[in-house]
Amino acid sequence: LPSHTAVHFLECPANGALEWRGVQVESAQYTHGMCSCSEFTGVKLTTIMEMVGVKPEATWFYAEGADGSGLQRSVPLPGAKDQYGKPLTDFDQNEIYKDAMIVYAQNGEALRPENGYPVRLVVPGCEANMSIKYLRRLKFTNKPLVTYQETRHYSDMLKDGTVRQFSHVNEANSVITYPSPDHPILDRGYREIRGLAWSGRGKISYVDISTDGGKSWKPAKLTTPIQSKSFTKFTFDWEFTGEQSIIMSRATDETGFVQPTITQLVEERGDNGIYHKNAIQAWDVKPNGEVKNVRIEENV
Ligand SMILES: Nc1nc2c(c(=O)[nH]1)N[C@H]1C(S)=C(S)[C@@H](COP(=O)(O)O)O[C@H]1N2
Ligand SMILES: [Mo]
Repeated sequence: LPSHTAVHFLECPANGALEWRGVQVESAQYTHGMCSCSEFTGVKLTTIMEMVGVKPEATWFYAEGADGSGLQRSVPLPGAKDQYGKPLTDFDQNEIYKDAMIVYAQNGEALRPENGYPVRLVVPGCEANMSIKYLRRLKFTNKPLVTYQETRHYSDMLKDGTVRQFSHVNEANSVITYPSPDHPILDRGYREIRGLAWSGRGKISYVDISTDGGKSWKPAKLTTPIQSKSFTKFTFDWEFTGEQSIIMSRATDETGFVQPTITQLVEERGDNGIYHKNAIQAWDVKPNGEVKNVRIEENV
């Protein structure tokens, strides 16, 4: 079958889960590490849909893994509604399937056992739980199949105690990887702030950096190529004078979506959440170059 190759991030919906109610861990690896970016090769889902002649009434597809967890998820196609017939609130749900692929190679080699050998589904831009490894079945349906993994897990508890069942797309997110608790500053002088930004809606348009706890923002430089639904590296020239400084990064994607502050996110979603936490991260750089994880709350 014709092959397709693309670079995409995969972010677990539980990335950041520990910190909805406050700081828990002193490491970017633990606050943002459930995320990666690879070159994937496989066959586009649309190629297979054409081959098998999927009927136009299909508004969802269902994918199932062959491992012990037997992971099962429903993925929306154009016109998808939830099981009660309500439209989804997801960003551009009609587009999600277009980039989906059945993958057999990652970074130029066969998929490794841990990553789903022999084949996995990859749904770019969507919570990585939908990218089902050890893929053994696809079914085309006209409703979500309301599987265990899309009800018991990966749904979002809202402020009023109700649950939003589907939040498929990973909204814009970013993190400063240097300096960070994992990589403190060893001496004064010129220091390049570095990090990663990504969005499940498409390309990153810009990243702004604050070195004063969010009072003022300046644009970072983006490293090319800037690819859709992919990690984008950013850098920012900075001088560490030995003064305490709270550094933050804020990503904006090509749809104009701006990464929220933790206050904005909690305003919208409450703090009962586990999944889909994409708030701006703040690192407190101490005069000795040590870096601490801090939470900046604003008055609303
Ligand atoms: N079959 C199967 N697929 C799976 C899982 C699983 O347990 N079984 N875990 C999912 C979750 S929660 C995530 S975050 C991604 C992780 O993919 P990676 O290990 O390639 O980064 O795979 C997803 N696909
Ligand atoms: Mo995950």
